Amino acid sequence: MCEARELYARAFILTMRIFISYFAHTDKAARGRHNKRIRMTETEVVKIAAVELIEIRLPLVHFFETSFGRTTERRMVLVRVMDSDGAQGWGECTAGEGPFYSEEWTETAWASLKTFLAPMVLGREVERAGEVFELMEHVRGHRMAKAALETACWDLEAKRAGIPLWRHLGGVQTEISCGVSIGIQESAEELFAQIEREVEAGYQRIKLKIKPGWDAQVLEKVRARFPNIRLMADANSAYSLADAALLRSLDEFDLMMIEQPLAHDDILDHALLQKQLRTPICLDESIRTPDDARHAIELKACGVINLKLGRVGGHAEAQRVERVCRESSVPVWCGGMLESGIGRAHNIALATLKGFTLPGDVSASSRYWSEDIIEPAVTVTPRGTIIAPDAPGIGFEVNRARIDAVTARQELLKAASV
Ligand code: OSB
Ligand code: MG
Repeated sequence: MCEARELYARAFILTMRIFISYFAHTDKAARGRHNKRIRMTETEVVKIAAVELIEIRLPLVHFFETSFGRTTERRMVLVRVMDSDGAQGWGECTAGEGPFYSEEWTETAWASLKTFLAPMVLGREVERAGEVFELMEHVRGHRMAKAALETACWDLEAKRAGIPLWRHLGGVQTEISCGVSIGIQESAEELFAQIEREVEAGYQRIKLKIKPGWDAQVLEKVRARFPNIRLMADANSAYSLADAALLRSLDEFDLMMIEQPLAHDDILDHALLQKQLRTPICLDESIRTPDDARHAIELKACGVINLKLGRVGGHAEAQRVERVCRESSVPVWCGGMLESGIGRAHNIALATLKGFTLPGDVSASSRYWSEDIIEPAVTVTPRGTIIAPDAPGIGFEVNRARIDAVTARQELLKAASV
C-alpha cells in the first residue's frame, strides 16, 4: 500500500516535470523566433530597460596637439545602460570634437546612438555582453559609438556578476605598463621639460607626436638629451610614401616604433614602407577590425599594433584583435583617446589581456583633468604601472555630481515595454 502511494507520487512528479519542461521549451522556442536572446551570465538573461546618453565637456589641463589639430576641451558622450533589475553600467565614446582622427565625432556619435544603436539594444533580452556588438551589426562603421554602448553592457554584466571587469574579460595581468603620449609643443624647450617630468614620474616610455616640420630635428635633440629612454613617434598619417627618405632617417634615433606614418585607411603602402625601415611600424588608425589586423600582419605592414577600444568597436572586437595579434606573436599595447575616467577604466581592464606586452598610452587622470569624473582618480605607481582595481565592473565609482556639473545635454531612452 505504502509502495503504491509512493509510486503514484513519483509518477505525478514526473508528469509535472515533463509538463513544465514542455511549456518552458515551447515558450523559449517561440521567443527565440521573434527575439534573439543573448545571455549575460550563465544563468541570467538581462533586459536592457534604458539607455542614458550624456554629453559632457571637460577642459584639458594642457592642450593636446597632433598632426591633425589641437584639442583644448573634450566633448564626450557617456552612456549609462540600465537593466530591468536596476543594475547599471557605464561606457564612454572616444570620438573627437571633429572628424579628424576618424570620420566619427561627438555629434555623429550622439545621433547614431540615439537614432539607431540604442534602439537595437533597448528592450532586448541579452544573454552575454559579448554579443551586444552583433545586435548592432546592421550599422556599418560608427565603431566608437557602438563601443560606448557595448562597453557599458560589459560593465553592467561584470557588476551583476560581482567581479572586476578585467577578470571578466579574461585579463591576466594585475598591473599594466604605462607610457605617455606628448603632443606637439610650442618649443623644443617646453617639450624637454615635459619629457623630464614624465620620466621623473616613472612612465616606462615616451611617445612624441610628430608632423612635417616637427620631426627629425626634434627627435635628434630629444635623443641627444635623453639617450636611454624608451622613445617612439606617432605621425597620425601626416606622411606619404614620397617621404620614405625622411622616415628612414629616423632609424638612427633608436625608436621603439613609428606609429601610423601613412594614410589612415592604408595597409599596403605601410607594407612597402616597412621594407625600407629598420624601425618597426605600429598601426593605429588603419586597424578597425580583426580582419584589418590579419591583413596587416599577413602583408608585414607593421610589427606592432596599437589597440583602441573605440576604434575597433568595443571589448568583444578588441578581444578578437588581441587574439589575432597574439597568435601571430605581434605585440599590442593599449592606445588612448584623451578619455575621462570611465573610458580610462575600460582601457585599464582591456590592457590586462595577455597580448598587451608593451607600455600603452593609458596614464594618470591628473595629466588630463583637474578633477576626473570617477573616484578615485587613476594614479600611476612610481614604477610606471597602473594596478588593476578589485571592485566589480570598471572598478571605480562614477561621480554623478561631477558629471552633472559638466553636462551639456542628457537624454534618457527607454524600452517600449519594460
Ligand atoms: O593617435 O594615439 C593617437 C589622442 C587623440 C587622438 C589620437 C591619438 C591620441 C593620443 C593620446 O596619442 C593618447 C592619450 O594620452 O590618451
Ligand atoms: Mg596614434
